[in-house]
Amino acid sequence: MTITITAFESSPDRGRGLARDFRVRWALEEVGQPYDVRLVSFKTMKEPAHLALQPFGQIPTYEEGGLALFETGSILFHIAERHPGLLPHDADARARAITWMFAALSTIEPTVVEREMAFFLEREETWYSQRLAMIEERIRKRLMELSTWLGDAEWLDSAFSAADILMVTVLRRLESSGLLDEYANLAAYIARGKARPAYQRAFEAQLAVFTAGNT
Ligand code: GTB
Repeated sequence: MTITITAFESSPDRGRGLARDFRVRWALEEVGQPYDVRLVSFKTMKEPAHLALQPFGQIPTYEEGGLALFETGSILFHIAERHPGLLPHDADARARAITWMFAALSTIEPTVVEREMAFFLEREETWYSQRLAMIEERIRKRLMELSTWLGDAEWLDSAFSAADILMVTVLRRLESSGLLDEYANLAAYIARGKARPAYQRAFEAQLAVFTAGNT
C-alpha cells in the first residue's frame, strides 16, 4: 500500500532536516519503505482538506490505504509496529524503547520548542534575555540528565530504535544554540544518528525539495 506523507512546500529551515516530516522520512528509510510526499503551503495546511487529516493544521501527516495519522510520535510508533528494525522484539526492551519515545517528545522536546518560540515571539521584549537565560537553564538540566543516562552507550537503550530517531531529531534543533557543546557524549550521539545511511537518504530527500523550489 502506498504511503504518503505531507511536508512543507517551502520549509523555513531551507531543507536542513529540522521540520518534523524529517523524522518520518528517516523512520521510513530505516525500514526500507518507499513513500510519496505531498507538499503543502502554509495556506493549504489551514484548509479543510488538510485539517481533516491534521486537526491543528500542521505537517507531517501519514496516509496508508484508509488510515490517516498525525503526530510524529504516533506515526513513528505505527511504522515501528509494522516493520522490523525500529523496536526490539523482547517485550521489556520494547517497553523501554517506547518509554524513551515519550521521553524525547514530552520531557526534552517541550524545553527546546519553548526556546524557539521565545526567540520568534518575544525577542523584541525588554525581558527577553532574562527569559532566555531561564529557559536555557532548564534545557541544560535536561541535557545533563540525558548525558548522564547515555554515558558511553551508543543508543538510548541498547539497540538503535525509533526513540533514537525522535531524540536525535529533537536534539538537532539545539545544534545552532551552543548548548550541546557542553555535552560531548550527546554531540557524539547526534553524530552517530546522522552517520546512518537512512538518515542521510532522508536528509537528501528533504533538501531536494528546497533545492527544487529555489533553482
Ligand atoms: N506535535 C506535532 C508532531 O510531532 O507531529 C507537531 C507538528 C508541528 O509542529 N509541525 C510544524 C508545523 O506544521 C512543522 S515542524 N508548523 C506550522 C504551523 O503550526 O502552522 C516545526 C518546525 C518548523 C520549522 C522549523 N525550522 O524552520 O527550523 C523547525 C521545526
